[in-house]
Amino acid sequence: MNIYNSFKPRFVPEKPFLLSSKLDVTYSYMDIDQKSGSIASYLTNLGLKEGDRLMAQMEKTPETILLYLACLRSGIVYIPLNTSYLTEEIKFFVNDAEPSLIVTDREREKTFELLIEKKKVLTIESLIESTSKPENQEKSFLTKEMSDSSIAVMLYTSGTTGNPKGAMISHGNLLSNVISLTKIWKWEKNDVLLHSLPIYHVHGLFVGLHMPLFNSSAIIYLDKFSASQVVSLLPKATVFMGVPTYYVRMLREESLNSAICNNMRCFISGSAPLLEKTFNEFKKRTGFEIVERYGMTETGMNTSNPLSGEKKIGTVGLPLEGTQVRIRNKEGHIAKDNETGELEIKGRNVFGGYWRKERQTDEDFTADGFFMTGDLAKVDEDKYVTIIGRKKDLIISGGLNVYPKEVESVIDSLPGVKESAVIGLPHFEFGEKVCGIVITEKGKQLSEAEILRKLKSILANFKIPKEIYFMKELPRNSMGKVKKKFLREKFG
Ligand code: MCA
Ligand code: AMP
Repeated sequence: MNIYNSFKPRFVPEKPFLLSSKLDVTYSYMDIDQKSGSIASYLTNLGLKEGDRLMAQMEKTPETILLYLACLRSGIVYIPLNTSYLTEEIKFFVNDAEPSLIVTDREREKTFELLIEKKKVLTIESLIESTSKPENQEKSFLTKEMSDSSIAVMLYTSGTTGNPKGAMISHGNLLSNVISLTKIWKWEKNDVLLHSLPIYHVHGLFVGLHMPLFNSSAIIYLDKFSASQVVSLLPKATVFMGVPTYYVRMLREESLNSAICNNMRCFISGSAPLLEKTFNEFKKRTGFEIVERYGMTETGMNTSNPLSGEKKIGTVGLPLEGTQVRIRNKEGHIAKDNETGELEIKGRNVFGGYWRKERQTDEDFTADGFFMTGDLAKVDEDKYVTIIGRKKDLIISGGLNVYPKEVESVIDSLPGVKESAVIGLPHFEFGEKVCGIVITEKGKQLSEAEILRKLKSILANFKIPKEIYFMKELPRNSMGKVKKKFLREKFG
C-alpha cells in the first residue's frame, strides 16, 4: 500500500491543507493533490523510477511538502537533509546514498554541484516554475501501488560508530504509526496543527505532516520555531507539537496563559526527555498536561501518554497499538516490572534495516526480531514506559542528536590536538549541551576560540561544543576506555 493512497480517499478537496502564519490558505487539499501529481509526473519524465533516491536539502517552504508527496506517489525514495549540514557532512551522504537527483534551493546549488554532476542537481525554484507551466500540469497522476515493505524515505541517523547510517523506512512503517497515533491522540478532522518543527526529521516530517494528511485537517505552517509567534497563534490552533526546548522557550513568553489556549486540544512533546519542572510549569500556566511520547528514527513513534486517561509524569506512556515493548536486563534476561534495562521494540512501525549495512542491521536486532534501541528504560505494572537514560553514547541537544564520536574525530584531526572526548552536560534550555575536552600535543598550545572557529567550518552549528576544556590526559579505565561519567561529574 502506498501511504499516499491511504491519505487521498480521506481528502476533502476544497478544505484548506496549509495556512500561512497570516492564516491565508496557501494550498487546499485539491491543490496539493494536483501539484504533487505534476511534480511526480515531471520527476518520472526525467527518468526517475521506483527505488531511485532523491536527496533534498532546502529551507522549509510549502513546496518542500509537495516534493515529498511527489516522491511518495512515484515510489522515489525521499532523503531529506538537515539544513545546517555543511559541505563535508553532505559529501558523506551523497557518496553513501548515490542519489539520482538532488533538489536544493538556489543558495545551496553550488555546494552540490561541486559534489556531484551538475545535471543531477535541480533547484526547487526551477522545479516549481517548470511544473506550474500549463503543459506540465498533470490533473490526475496515477499514484504508484507499492508493497508495505517498499522504502518510502531514508533518514540518516548515526550509531555509536559516529558514521551516519541510512534508516530505510517503508510505506507500511509510516502507515502503522499514523493509524495508532490517530487513535491515541483522538485526532479530529477539525484539528488545526500549529507546525513549527523542521521537516527533515521524523518529528516534523512524519508525525507533523501525516496526522493532518490522514485526517484531512489543516496546518498553520511556520518556517521555523519562534516562541513569540507560536504563542500568538495558539488561539487559532488546536494541536501543537514540539521538542522540550520549545516548551522551555514558550514558558518565557509573558502572554502564555490559559485564556490564549482556549481553542487548544493538546500539546505534544517528544524527541528528548521532558523535565518534570517544564511539565508542571506548563500545566500551571495553561491548564494543559503536555502529552509526552517516545520515538526513534528507526521505529517512528513507539509509545505515548494517552490523551484521555492517565498521563503519568516522567513516563513516555503506553506502547502504541501494534507495538511490542520489552526490557532486557544486564544479565541478558527479559526484565520484570520496574526493572531497568535496554528497551527492545517490535512492530509494523520498526524499519527494515540500514542502507547497504546488513551486518550492522543484524547486530541491532535480536534473534526474534526485536530492535535494540540503545535506550535504558523500565516498564511499570500498568505498562507505562519510563526512559531512564541511554546505553548509546549520544547527546540530544534541543531535540537534535549529536554523536560524540563524530565530533571527537573532527577535533582529533585538528593540528596540535592529541586526543579529545566529547560529553553532554545539562543545559537549562537545550536539555543537554555539547562540551569538548581536549588534550593538546606536547609543547602545542591551542585556545578554545581557535578550536571552535575551525570546527564551525566543518560541522553543523548544533554539533559545535558550547564549551571546550583542556586537560593533561584523559581519564581511562583498565580497558583503556575514556571514563565519560567521571568527566561529566567533573565538568557538570
Ligand atoms: C541551534 N543551536 C543549537 C541548536 N539549534 N545549539 C544546540 N542545540 C540545538 N538544537 C545554536 C546554533 O548553533 C546557533 O549558535 C544558535 O543556536 C542560533 O541558531 P538558530 O538556528 O537560530 O537556532 P534556533 O532557530 O533557535 O534553533 C533552536 C531550535 C532548533 C528551535 C531548538 O534546534 C530546533 O528546531 N530543534 C528541533 C529539532 C527536531 O525537530 N528534532 C526532532 C528530531 P551560535 O549563535 O553560537 O552560532 S526527530 C527525533 O528525535 C525522534 C524520532 C523523535 O522522537 O521525534
Ligand atoms: P533519533 O535518532 O533522532 O531518532 O532520536 C531517537 C532518540 O531520542 C531515542 O533513542 C531516545 O534516546 C530519544 N527520545 C525520543 N523521545 C524521547 C522522550 N520522550 N524521552 C526521552 N528520550 C527520547
